[in-house]
Amino acid sequence: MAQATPNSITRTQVGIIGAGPAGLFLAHLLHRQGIESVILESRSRAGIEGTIRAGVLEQWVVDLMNRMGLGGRMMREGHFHSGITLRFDHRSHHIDMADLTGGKRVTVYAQHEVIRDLVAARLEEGGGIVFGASDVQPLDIDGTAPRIAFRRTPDGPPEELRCDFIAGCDGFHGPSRPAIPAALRNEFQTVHPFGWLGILTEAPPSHPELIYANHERGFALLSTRSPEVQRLYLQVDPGDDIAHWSDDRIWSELHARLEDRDSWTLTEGPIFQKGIIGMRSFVCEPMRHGRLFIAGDAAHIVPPTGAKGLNLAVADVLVLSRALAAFYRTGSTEGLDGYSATCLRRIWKAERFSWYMTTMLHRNPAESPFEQRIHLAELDYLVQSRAAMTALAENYVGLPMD
Ligand code: FAS
Ligand code: PHB
Repeated sequence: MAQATPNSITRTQVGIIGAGPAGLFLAHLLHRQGIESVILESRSRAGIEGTIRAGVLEQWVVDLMNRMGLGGRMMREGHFHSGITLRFDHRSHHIDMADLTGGKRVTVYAQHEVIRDLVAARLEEGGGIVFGASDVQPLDIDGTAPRIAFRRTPDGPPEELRCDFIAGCDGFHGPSRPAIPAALRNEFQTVHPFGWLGILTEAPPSHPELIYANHERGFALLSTRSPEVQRLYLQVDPGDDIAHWSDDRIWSELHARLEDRDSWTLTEGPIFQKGIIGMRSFVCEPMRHGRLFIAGDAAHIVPPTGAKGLNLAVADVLVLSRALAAFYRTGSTEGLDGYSATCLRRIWKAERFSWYMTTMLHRNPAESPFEQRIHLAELDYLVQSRAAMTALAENYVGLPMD
């Protein structure tokens, strides 16, 4: 095992940039195939373990974590729902995903908890992660001996990690995607005229499953994190300032958008985290240039309405780990050469589903009353058609991973 301790690394088989879901799952998948890797992460351990993001895991991701022996805490502390609730025209409709998909469920287990579990297991296995790495830059990706330049601290000496392959798992704003020559990149993007104001609140759950609400005042989503902490989202103007949103204003808007005709009520609590995020749909083709392979948010972004981002990142690196294992086992480059096309087939389906959920459930101020009625008719058809509900359910719980 050539890999040295983190404070003197020079060579590995796969250099991984970024310790988000993509980078960490890849490191674990490669380790289980006897392939060495080192992760270079620009933030601290506390930084990545404290980032509030995703919450929903597809069934195959849950099964994969359990097969890898990484699912213990998830199975103890995660929430397993048989479906979701759609709410519009002040009426609620349960979409029974388990019934519609032959038993697949919706698992709510926060992304930062997944990160905590994967980092702990990685360090326990003696796997290399350099936290706080700066000036990270992939180099010589066109040849057969790529390198990653980095500094261990902002003013530390320049170092480099020599490797056979580089996995760019550094998110949307990382250095990997721009390392693919612009002339060779095809980027598809649409920026949605919506933002999400997300909160974390100390309160008991108000509902046994997620509620997605289409309301004339805008979209709202009720999710959860634990029996004591709930996660909720409100559609807001993406350019709005969080300072304009007092806790009282947030609660009165959530009550208005989530309440239905029955006696259901939303339980409030102290809000201890709130923030606004914008929304885009983005895909970069190809996802490989020479010995550099990009994965996850480095290659694609989906609006969170379909709960696909984290799950797509894991799907990419599962494909990449299989391709790398085949290369090291047999020398075959077939999987590596097919990596981009294989991932993009799943990515575009997830882009379509996320776009469908986002346009159907949000109120677009630029749309005509006619268009808004079409979305309501779409919802009305959806909750009355088993075929339509099945289509939504199979996409939501996760299309089969080949
Ligand atoms: P990440 O962005 O998670 O990780 C990239 C890592 O690279 C980071 O740790 C970063 O610090 C590091 N990095 C960046 N630049 C670097 C550099 N120069 N050098 C070294 N390291 C560098 N997805 C879902 O599936 N379900 C949901 O419910 C959901 N909800 C969401 C809610 C919100 C509010 C947001 C913002 C996103 C949500 N997503 C959801 C999407 C989200 O989870 C992402 O898709 C997921 O984090 C992607 O994982 P990675 O590709 O690993 O990228
Ligand atoms: C979340 O729990 O954070 C969450 C759930 C479902 C989504 C997006 C986010 O669609």
